[in-house]
Amino acid sequence: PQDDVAAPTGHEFVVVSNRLPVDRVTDENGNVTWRTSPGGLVTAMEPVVRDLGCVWVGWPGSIDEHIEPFTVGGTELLPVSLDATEFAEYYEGFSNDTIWPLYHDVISPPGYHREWWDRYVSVNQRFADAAASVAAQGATVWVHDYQLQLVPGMLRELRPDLVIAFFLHIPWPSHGLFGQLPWRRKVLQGLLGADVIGFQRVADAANFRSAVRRFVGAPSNGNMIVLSERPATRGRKRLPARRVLAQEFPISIDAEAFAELAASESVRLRARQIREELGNPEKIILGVDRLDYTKGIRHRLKAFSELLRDGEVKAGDVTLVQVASPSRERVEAYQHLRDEIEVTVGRINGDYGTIAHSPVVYLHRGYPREEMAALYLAADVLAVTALRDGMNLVAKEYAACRSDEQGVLVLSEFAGAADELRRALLVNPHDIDGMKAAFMEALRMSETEQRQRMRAMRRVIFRADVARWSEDFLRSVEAAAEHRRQTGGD
Ligand code: ADQ
Repeated sequence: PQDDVAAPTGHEFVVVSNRLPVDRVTDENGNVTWRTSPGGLVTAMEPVVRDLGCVWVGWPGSIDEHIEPFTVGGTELLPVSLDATEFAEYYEGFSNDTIWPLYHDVISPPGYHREWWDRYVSVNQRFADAAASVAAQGATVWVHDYQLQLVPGMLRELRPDLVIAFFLHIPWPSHGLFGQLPWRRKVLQGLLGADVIGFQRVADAANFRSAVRRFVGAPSNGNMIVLSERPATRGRKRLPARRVLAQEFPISIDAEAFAELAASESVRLRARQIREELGNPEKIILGVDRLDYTKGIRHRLKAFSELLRDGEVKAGDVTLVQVASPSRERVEAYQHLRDEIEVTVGRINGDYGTIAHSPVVYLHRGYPREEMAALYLAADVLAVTALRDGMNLVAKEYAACRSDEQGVLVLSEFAGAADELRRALLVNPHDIDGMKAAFMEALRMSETEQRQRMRAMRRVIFRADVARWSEDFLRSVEAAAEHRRQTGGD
């Protein structure tokens, strides 16, 4: 339900992310409403939003359209508009074709274009202005992800009274790679506008602190970066000495909600149906990813096709179900990837399939949560073989759904989840032989061993769920705010 409201002002808690957490739905009469998108971030924010109320600043997803502020389910939304050039240069360009590949260890070569950078700066400024306009005196502003790295610094210039937090959902590369970025100092200074910067892994936070040491010259003491005073210059205010916490806060999922969904009769029935529709293979290996070159789908297919070639697995006995949701389809690297994967799937099925059985079932689409849960239940093995991944929530969702304590997770050591899910079969996706061996071990694993491993992983995920993640993060933000009050900012 959507109520019309005036532009929100004076909020104690402001969230800023590239995309607003809602999707527009138009019914058959042409009436427009907005529906909360069921992402993890929205769930994570729920308790906070309930307690503090919140205004969310973000792009509504349409181009060249001005939308007035509105409310959905108690959250006030402040849309930031983008025109076609901004979408192409700030979003598809700098965010998804410069920062994304660079931060994922240059799996695909990043493009460095000055026009893209200029647009990134101007769009970040628009987000910062919007957030500054709705935040109450001394409010907390939580900025999300790689599209908005300059917002904390811009906000601090506009509103030194604010408590500013930032969370990066993707990895932070080693300083050697990060150093390629022509605007590396500006990006670091943008981020350092925050009081707290959260990362997925210990290594990401350490890489960030080392980039700050090297390119900004600011030392750190443990997780705390120490910034000295910036004296006033013409046009720029004095900024007092401050400290910035740069630490890992591994994101998680609403484990209970996934477990409940997976326990429902309809999902369990659907899981059995899926197996039947696939012709009751002995084993099902599942892959679920956005169609992205970071996810290691090609490497996974290569390992599987070699197992078929070697006669280790046979069509009909083992089926690989690969669900790949469409992603960034106008970016060239993604178009190439899609072609490559679809050719490879065609070749594997052509070489090793029979009239009755295709060894790979490839589905290029998104599914509702219920279907995802059913797929997780139907899968004997979940293959997460990312070459680089901030966390990877799919791995956690799989374990959360398996209250039967069966199923094997094959997990890349380059996914953030590998830090927590130590009882998965950890693999290096570049090592095709190693991955083949892990698949065979997974396919042959006894029920007892599956149970031991799955139980351990579920314990981790239910203890460290998404509510715990946002609590931990916001507790650190509150501590930073308290420190600032006590020291008067210095
Ligand atoms: P993503 O790269 O999108 O997220 P991931 O963490 O796996 O990767 O999250 C994907 C989400 O989309 C999951 O909730 C999954 O269930 C869902 N999904 C994927 N394919 C789907 C499909 N075909 N149909 C329906 N749903 C599908 C980024 C970072 C990650 C980090 C998250 C959160 O790249 O490393 O874990 O943010 O911080």
